[in-house]
Amino acid sequence: MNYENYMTECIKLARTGEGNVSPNPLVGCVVLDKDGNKISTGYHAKYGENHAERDALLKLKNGEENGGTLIVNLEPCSHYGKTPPCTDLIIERGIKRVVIGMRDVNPKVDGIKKLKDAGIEVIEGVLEKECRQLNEVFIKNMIEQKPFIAIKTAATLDGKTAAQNGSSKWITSESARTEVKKIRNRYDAIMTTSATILADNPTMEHRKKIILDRELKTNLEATIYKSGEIYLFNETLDMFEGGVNFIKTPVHQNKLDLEFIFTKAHSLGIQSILIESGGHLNGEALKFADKIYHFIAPKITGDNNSRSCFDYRHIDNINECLNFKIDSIENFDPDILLTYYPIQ
Ligand code: AOF
Ligand code: ZN
Repeated sequence: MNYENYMTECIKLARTGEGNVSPNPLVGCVVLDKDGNKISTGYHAKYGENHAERDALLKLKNGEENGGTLIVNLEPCSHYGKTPPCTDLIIERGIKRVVIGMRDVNPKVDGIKKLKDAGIEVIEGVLEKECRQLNEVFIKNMIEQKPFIAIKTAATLDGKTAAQNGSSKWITSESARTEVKKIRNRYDAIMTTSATILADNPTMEHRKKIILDRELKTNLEATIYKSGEIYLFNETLDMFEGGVNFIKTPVHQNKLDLEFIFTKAHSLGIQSILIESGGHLNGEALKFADKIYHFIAPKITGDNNSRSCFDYRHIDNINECLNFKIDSIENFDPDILLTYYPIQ
C-alpha cells in the first residue's frame, strides 16, 4: 500500500491548526479500517487540546478501527504532557499498523518503541521531507531553543523595495498581499522597524508585534499600535505602559542588538518571527534567517539610488555572496513568490 496520499492529507489537516498550536507541532491524522477504507481524520487544533491521533480516534465509537492503520505526520507521543500518551490509546483501540512521517525531536517522546513493543507494525519516513518542512519551526525550537526567523520582502525585478522617497507600500498586487496574511498567520510574531512605520504607517494585523524603534521616534497613535500585543524594543525605556511592553535593548554601532532581541522574544514565549521591514533590517537579519519569502513584482525602478531589499554590506568579490537554495516558485499574478533557505 502506498501511504503518500494519506500523508499529504495529514499535512493538509495539520495546517488547519496554523496560528493556534504554537509552541506545539502541527499534526494531522488519518485512520483506515482493516480493509483500507478511510474511517476518520483528526488534527491538533489548539495548544493544550487533544493531539491529532486522539482527535481522530475519539470520533470512532464502534470499534471499526480494530485491526486498522493510523497515519500521522509525527511520531505519536508516549509521555504525559497536557494530554495522556497517544500511543496508549492507539494500542488500546487495536490499531495494527502506524505510518509515520517523521520521528519526534522532543526528547520526551519515544513512541515508536512503545508501539513496536506492543506488536504494532511501524512504517517510518513517508514524505519525511514534507513533514519536516511542515514542522520546521517546532524542530528548530526543540533542538536549538531559539525562535525560527523568517524574512518577507517584496521587491521589483531589479531588487528594489522602495523609490528614493521611501514609498514602498504597494509594490505587489492584491493577490500577493492576501498570501502575506496567510504567511503571517504561521508565525508567532511579526517584526518591523520605526523606519517602516514612519514611511508606510502599515496595519500589519497580527496577534503579536515586535517593533524596533531605538530612539522611540514612532507615534503610539500609528495604526500598527492599535491591535495585538506590542513589544517595543528601544534604547532607553523598560516598562509596561499604555498596553505597550517597552524593552530596553543594548545598542552596537547605533543599532539595536538583534541577538538580544531574538533571545528576549524567545524568553517571552515567541517561537517564530516574520520580519517585514526594509532593506536595512533585512540585510542585518540575514545571518539569523532560517527562511525567506521573496515576492517579485514585474516592475523595474531603474534607479541605482533606490533601496535594495537586502541592504547590508559591501563585497569586493562575487565569491563572498551568501548562498541559498530555492524551495518553491509560486504565481500570485502578476507577481511571483520565491521561497528559499540559506545554505549553511
Ligand atoms: C501536539 N499535537 O497532535 C502531537 C504532539 O503537552 P502535550 O501533551 O500537548 O504534548 C506536546 C508534545 O507532544 C509535543 O511537543 C510533541 O512532541 C508531541 N506530539 N503534540 O501538540 C499532536 N502528536
Ligand atoms: Zn500525542
